[in-house]
Amino acid sequence: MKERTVKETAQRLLQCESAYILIHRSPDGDCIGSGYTLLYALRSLGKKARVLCSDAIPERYHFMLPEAETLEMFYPDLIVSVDVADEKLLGDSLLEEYEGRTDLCIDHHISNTGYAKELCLDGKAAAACQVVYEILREMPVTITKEIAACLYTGMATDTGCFMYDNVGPRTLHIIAELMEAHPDIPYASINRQMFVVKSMGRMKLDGILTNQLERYLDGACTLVCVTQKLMQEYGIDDAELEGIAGFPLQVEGTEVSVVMKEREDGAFRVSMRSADRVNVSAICQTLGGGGHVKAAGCTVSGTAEEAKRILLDAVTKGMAKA
Ligand SMILES: [Mn+2]
Repeated sequence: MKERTVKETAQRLLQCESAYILIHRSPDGDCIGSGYTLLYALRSLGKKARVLCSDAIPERYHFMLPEAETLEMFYPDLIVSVDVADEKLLGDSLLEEYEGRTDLCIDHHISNTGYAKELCLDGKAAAACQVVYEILREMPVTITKEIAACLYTGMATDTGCFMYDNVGPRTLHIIAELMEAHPDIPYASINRQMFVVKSMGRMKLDGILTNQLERYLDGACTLVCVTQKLMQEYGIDDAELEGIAGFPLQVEGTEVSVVMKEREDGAFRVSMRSADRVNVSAICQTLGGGGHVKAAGCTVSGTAEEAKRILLDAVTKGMAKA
């Protein structure tokens, strides 16, 4: 793996004729935003591009997609992943085809495993969209309205609507530039769709989960488990669970929040969030996962009780280091 600067990455993209853009499973605003930004940018330069994802893009992100998408097949001379910290996160169907084949990765996760041949990584960037924006500035690409909407959405979603401390002056300068160039994008309405609106089923599930919050380590760790049974009962799919990771962190005194989501195969997909000092990326790495210092994830198997014990053990050790 070779590390590449923003300039070198721009050159690499300018050299290609066609690209497949890979984004992570359970796609979020940032990987969709950065993936489609790249697609629009490459197409504006006369190149062929497609975004590929193992999972369907949830409805609420469809405004970022091209209006009429042609599914013309081509053999790409570049395979680029965006916002994908670990090859495993491509998900099963993309892995089947592209394992070990990523030429270039554009990312902002400090835990990036270096699976791509070339890596453009800015661990301080708030979002992959922020890195992609810097790359576009080194290319003869106009920030069109559709690109600006994608970049804004990715940066808003990865920062909890500009609330987390990954937001720096550069993030806000870029947002200001996007807003100046495109005052007609409905920014407030995007925020509302991303952060406020939820399905009735999810709203009711939140009520149930509120009553099921478990507190450990003198209240420093708050945990909740979302079972398949609960999801079926409230008619909720994975996409509707977005944002749930921060839910237990609302409880006063919580340093680390843990959300366990039961997968269909019985294993638990775990999201950890840190309020302040604890490095949850380090904790999740001890369990084979990773992410950001204050937002990370991993997968744990076993019964719910076994998984809980494993998680609480790892959190206890991680908190001792904080
Ligand atoms: Mn991201």
